Amino acid sequence: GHKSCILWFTGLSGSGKSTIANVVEQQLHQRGISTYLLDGDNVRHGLNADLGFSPEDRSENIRRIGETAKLFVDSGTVVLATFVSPYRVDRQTVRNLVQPNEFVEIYVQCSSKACESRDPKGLYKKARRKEIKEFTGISAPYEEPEHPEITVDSEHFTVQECAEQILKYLSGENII
Ligand code: GGZ
Repeated sequence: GHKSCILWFTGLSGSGKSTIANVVEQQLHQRGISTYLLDGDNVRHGLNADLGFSPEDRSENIRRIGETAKLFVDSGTVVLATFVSPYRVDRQTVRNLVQPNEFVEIYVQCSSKACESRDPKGLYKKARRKEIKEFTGISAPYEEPEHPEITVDSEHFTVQECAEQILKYLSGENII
């Protein structure tokens, strides 16, 4: 059997969090593990539709997501959560909600330069033009994790390689 836990992906917009998490999720499914993916698409349009991108709103965003993820963990699910989550203290708050072995922080490392050159949604361009204020990496801070369980380098490794690294960690730790 597997252990239910939160796989918490943090990193800049465009770093590849969602893409990598999707590959990991597929692999977990193939092993018969029940999963749930929490991301901006299913959270910021519903549960957190009242929140923006001020520091306070981001903290509340992450707090609610953490509480939601905890409920899924209680139900025996592996939760994959993909949020910029730029503040260390907010990520720590989520970590503290569950058992020590139930929180796996995954830093999707990619320079802001590389994220900006990818710019899949044109958001960096808008941020440069000041059409988006407080944009992480441009006009708002990103606090790098100091002791993440896993760091994947999405600037120099493929999505497949990053996903592989995560799955290896999870089996090494007997989580899957
Ligand atoms: C950062 C923003 C912003 C600002 C809109 N700063 O690449 P994306 O589009 O799909 O991922 C980003 C997403 C960030 O939402 P999160 O809930 O993950 O943020 S946080 O954890 O900080 O609460 C980006 C888009 O929303 N986006 N405005 N100002 N990203």
